[in-house]
Amino acid sequence: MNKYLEISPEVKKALEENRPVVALESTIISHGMPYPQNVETALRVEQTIRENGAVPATIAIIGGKLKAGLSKEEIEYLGKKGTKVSKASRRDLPVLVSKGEDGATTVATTMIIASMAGISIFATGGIGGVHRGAEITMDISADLEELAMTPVMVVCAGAKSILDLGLTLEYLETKGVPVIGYRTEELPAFYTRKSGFSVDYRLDSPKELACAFAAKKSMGLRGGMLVTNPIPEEYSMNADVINEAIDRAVEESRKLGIRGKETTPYLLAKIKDITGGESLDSNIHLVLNNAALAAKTACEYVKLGRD
Ligand code: PSU
Ligand code: MN
Repeated sequence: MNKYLEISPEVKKALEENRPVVALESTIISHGMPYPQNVETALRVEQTIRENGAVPATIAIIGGKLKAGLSKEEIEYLGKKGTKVSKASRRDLPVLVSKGEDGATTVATTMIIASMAGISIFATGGIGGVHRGAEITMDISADLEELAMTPVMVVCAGAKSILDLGLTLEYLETKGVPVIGYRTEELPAFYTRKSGFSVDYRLDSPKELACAFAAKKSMGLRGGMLVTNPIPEEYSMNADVINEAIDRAVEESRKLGIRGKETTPYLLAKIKDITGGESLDSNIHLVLNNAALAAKTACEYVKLGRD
């Protein structure tokens, strides 16, 4: 086993006993939400996973160690330190680890560490994708490449329209990543249940999700699967309000020349400012909703036996 990986005793025991485990990312804690809501949410998400029968494994890099399973104190530490913790995607791992630094893991890096630890199911809010204007900027999240390579199911609430959703779907198709709608034919757009784009397949139960992923793995097809789970109706936002906020945020980031890894956190924070916190509330509820679905799916997945 690689010397940088540290699996918490609880997660390790669950994996050894073939009990369900769900991975969680930490960029959403340090960069995706303000303190203290980030810490409160991270702990509530872990609680939701437990209530649905699985063990949570929040993933981060602490002191150069790839951690699968954090203590409350470690979550509090990452949340308080906020954006002072490096946002760590695949390319950031070698230097952060060799220097013994901290890193908040994106979807891509969380998938990598989950896979090293033997965790197959991962819940988050939204993934990175092809940004609007990528035909000029070439800003395409490493999350998409990771979905193409690494065998982890990612449960999210679709993609925000800070991204070009059509191009994101095209990219995933090219890379052979199945995009599943949970009880929907339409790709959810994070804050809203509809985007105008279709998913590849609709599946209607955690068992169906688990079976599809197990089939992919047993065929030896590399890469993950993207499950898109619409935000519950009562927390979804008005499409016009959120789309206007997103347009303004994108325009502002262009004016300021925001680039590279700063783009996504900048847009998320700006949208929150413009909508006066309503988007944060939606964001919290959709993550909890995804955590519950991922936990139920992990319960079904372990029943299918390990591969
Ligand atoms: N989208 C969200 N919330 C988030 C992120 C994306 O709605 O918190 C974070 C995730 O950690 C994701 C990362 O993996 O941003 C993508 O960043 P980039 O676009 O720089 O790859
Ligand atoms: Mn990018």
